[in-house]
Amino acid sequence: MSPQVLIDCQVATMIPQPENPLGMIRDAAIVWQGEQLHWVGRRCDLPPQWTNAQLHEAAGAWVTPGLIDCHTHLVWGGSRSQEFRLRLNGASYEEIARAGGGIISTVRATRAASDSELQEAALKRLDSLLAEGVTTVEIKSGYGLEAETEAKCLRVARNLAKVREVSICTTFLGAHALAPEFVNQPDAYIDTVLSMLSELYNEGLVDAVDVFCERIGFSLAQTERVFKAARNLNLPIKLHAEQLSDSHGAALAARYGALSCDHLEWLNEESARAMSQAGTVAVLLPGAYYFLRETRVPPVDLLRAQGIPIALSTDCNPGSSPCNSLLLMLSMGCTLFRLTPEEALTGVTRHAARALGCIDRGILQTGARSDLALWDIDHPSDLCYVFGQHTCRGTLYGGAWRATSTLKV
Ligand code: DI6
Ligand code: FE
Repeated sequence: MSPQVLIDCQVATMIPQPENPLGMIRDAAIVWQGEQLHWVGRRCDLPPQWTNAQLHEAAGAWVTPGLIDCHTHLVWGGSRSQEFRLRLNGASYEEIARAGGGIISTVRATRAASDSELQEAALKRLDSLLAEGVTTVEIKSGYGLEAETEAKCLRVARNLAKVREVSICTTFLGAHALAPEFVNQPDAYIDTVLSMLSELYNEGLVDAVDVFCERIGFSLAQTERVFKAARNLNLPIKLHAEQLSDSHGAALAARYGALSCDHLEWLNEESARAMSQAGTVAVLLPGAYYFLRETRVPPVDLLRAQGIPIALSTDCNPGSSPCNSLLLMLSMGCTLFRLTPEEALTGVTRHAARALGCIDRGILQTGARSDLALWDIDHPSDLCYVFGQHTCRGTLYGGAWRATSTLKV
């Protein structure tokens, strides 16, 4: 594959510099060969060895790293629109879950769905993300709660990367809710989770492990059992933590060196300190906050004071965030959580990469993956400012223009 050069573009490298937190370069050039970036800088500094490389003109587009959606539950069957109605009439998310609806109703529909039904539904969601310049997506299991369906969902997730140009990271979330076969026996269910984990790991279906640690999810002790098993397999961990209450999950996750703790509306100061020391990323999910009509915002000032990297994600799922738009999360992250546009953009690139343990993406520099998104905007912060607009002009995935989004100039 011969070297390629993109010119007539402006770049947000996402490598912060003093007075330039997005690492912006005007009138830039980007050189890549295959899946790797070879050079990023001002066009006037382009080394002569690249001046004869194959040229692509971007007609003034802004270029960012391909976006990264680092927390989704993209593969599920059925719909929860009926539950949405109940909530609009006053029922709470927790009440519905306790009455056997919520996650468990999606589990029933997901168990009943075929591989191809699941794939077809997931592809529609994925295609919306891809049209917005997303090039890496994390997908959690957790709507099977038994070995066969957990495996089915993770295989569907893996397969998405074969039928679309996208990187998929899979996370095993067997401890998402108590399986209906184990009512009043959560510890026995955790035994099953541990055996599922080793089976799915042996099948090569698991990149990371997650738990829903919450009063309607799993206790600290149960969460720790899953973390220990993950550690024995050398798998990184993540945690749904302090979404509906302060369950002290984030501090536990930090002790296990978690890649990320996600949600965090109820995070306390001590747990934040533990996250900071462990280098754990805080993944904020404004879609769930919005859709559940929560009123408690995550403690963004505390995260800043502790120097905790902040990521943003859709949490795409049928119950608390039926949303396929990462760009909308940029807007909501700023408007609802008071993130700065720079923080929000870093949250869907550099910090999202870190939340997945992917060090080769989320920034534009020599050696990084050649995943680029091109935008029809005047300034990167426009990606946070406008909402509901299609501004992605094209995407380069692993060095090739993505078929679904050829450059429109
Ligand atoms: N927290 C969430 O926001 C999602 N899972 C979780 O543990 C919601 C999943 C659902 O309601 O289907
Ligand atoms: Fe989630």
